[in-house]
Amino acid sequence: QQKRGIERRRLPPVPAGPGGADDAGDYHERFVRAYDRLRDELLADDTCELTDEARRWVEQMIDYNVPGGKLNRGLSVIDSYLLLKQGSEVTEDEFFLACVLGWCVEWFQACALLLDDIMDGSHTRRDQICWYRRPEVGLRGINDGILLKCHIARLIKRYFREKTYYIDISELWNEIALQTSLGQMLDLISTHNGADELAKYNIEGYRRIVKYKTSYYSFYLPVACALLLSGAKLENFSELRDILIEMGVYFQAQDDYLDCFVDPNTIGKIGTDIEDHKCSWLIVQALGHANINQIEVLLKNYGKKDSTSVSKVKSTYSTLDLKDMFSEFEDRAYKHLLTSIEAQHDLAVQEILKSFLKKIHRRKR
Ligand code: GPP
Ligand code: MG
Ligand code: MG
Ligand code: MG
Repeated sequence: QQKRGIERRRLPPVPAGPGGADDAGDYHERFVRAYDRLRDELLADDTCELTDEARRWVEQMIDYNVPGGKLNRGLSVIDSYLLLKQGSEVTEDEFFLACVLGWCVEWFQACALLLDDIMDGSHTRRDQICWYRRPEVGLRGINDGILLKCHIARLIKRYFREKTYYIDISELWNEIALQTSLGQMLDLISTHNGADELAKYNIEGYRRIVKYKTSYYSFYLPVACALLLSGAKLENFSELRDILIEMGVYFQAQDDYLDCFVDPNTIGKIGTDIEDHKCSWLIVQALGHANINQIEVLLKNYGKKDSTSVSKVKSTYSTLDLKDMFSEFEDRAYKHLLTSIEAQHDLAVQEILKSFLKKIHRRKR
């Protein structure tokens, strides 16, 4: 379907599975099917007297930005919910509510990525040009990001306002949005002052940035949604939260690695961390292991847009064997996480965590 030059996003194919009622392939398809319904309900929302043109804009904007990812975060809500409900029946309505929260997480991700691409000056995302780089969008995209964020509150109000946990779930979303924005701010202000700032990069600062900008919304949020949906209280799950946060740090270190070393066609986006002077896992390790001459090369070339400077940084990374260092870090992170997971008494909690770990360990995209 072609609409004013924007092709409707195709949702990822449903993975093959034996096809039982609780089979992963089966609920993936049911999750994907919920998308059209939620988008259409948001478009029919009468909060504002939208013109046909405006409604088309919102529809195209949602289709362009929301459904085209791996859907890992959204599907994790369903995964976790089914594990928490093990042994008891999940009705059609309950399953749909899990899909609503899963799509809310995907809506949040779409909003974060749309705005992050503007802030990072990125070029492509999910194998297509970034939304704000489309000629008809530009900085109008900022409002689209805000709109995507507002959609989440609409969906939660529509489906959860009568639930006993409505305040808990609203507060959860507010808090995680705040933490993510603060994390993004830490990421952005760390790029000030060029060389002065670079000298301050260290692993503690790195962990602080990524815990807030990535871990809370990508790892804790999906599980916290599933917990509330299953009737649990979040304060009883602080160890689960801490392990998820740790997994998010590992995940963001992978993102930083992929940004520099993997073909853009594989990850669907062109890396910009070196040009943007980001406090990435790679630069933190490089600064910790470089000799005086190598530090000088890094200080001179990091955060510069030209390809010669970027190449000099990358070749210093190679000399320092950062690929091997990262591979060792992955092994250590995996073993450490597995030990923490196996120390959990609750078997459903163990299963939730193992399913996350399996999805991300040694990921290539
Ligand atoms: C990932 O950083 C973090 C985010 C996408 C959170 C953004 C939060 C906002 C409040 C806008 P990244 O820049 O490394 O991600 P990517 O590599 O995907 O651009
Ligand atoms: Mg960023
Ligand atoms: Mg970015
Ligand atoms: Mg990145």
